[in-house]
Amino acid sequence: MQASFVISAPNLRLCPPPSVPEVAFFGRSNVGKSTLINMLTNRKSLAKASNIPGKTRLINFFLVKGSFKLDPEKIVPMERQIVDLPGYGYAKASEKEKKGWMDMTQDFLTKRETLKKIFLLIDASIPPQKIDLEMIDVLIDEKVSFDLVFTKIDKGTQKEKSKYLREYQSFLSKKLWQKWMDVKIFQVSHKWKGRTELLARIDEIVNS
Ligand SMILES: Nc1nc2c(ncn2[C@@H]2O[C@H](COP(=O)(O)OP(=O)(O)O)[C@@H](O)[C@H]2O)c(=O)[nH]1
Ligand SMILES: [Mg+2]
Repeated sequence: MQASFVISAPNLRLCPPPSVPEVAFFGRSNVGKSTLINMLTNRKSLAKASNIPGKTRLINFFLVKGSFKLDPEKIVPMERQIVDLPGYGYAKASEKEKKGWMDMTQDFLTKRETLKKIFLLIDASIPPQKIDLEMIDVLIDEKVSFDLVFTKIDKGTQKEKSKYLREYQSFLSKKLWQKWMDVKIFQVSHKWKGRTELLARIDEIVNS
């Protein structure tokens, strides 16, 4: 597998021409998006994992070539793109700025032809946040195909994490009732926990 940065785009119109199957990572600012992209691609700083929340305000494209080598028998497309979307919920931004990013992101999520799946990242170590539940609502309402990825599962107690996860599952099952949407759930940490499962899922998605 070879991963490289392609381009940062400020809006859908300026994104690269849709040609390669794509999966996008989305979530609250500081949830661990950049860290996850670096982990999946096995590159230390492909997506800049920054401690300064809210820094990523552009749609960042990474091209991943070659096999993940999960199943050598399986034919995988030689190229797919990983998209790092602007994080939401950055407290210091103005309402106008927040709306601008959200409109731009929603445009991308609903209109990008090559986009096959959104991975919505959720911090597993804190109680369900209103803004994350609202985002799940938006994705369901807009019929955007998504999976949930719980990050930072190395943090917090098992009891708390299980409780938060159950809360999300119950929220989802109420919302998804009769919607024909299949939402898978993954759990990851920066120490490579959950990496194989997520790579397998990406392979499955870009092949379908
Ligand atoms: N304990 C722990 N910290 C993490 C994990 N993933 C990310 N972080 C930390 O969370 C902060 C935000 O991560 P980053 O990837 O920049 O988040 P982004 O804003 O969503 O791109 C950084 O300080 C990371 O080191 C994880 O799995 N476990
Ligand atoms: Mg980031």
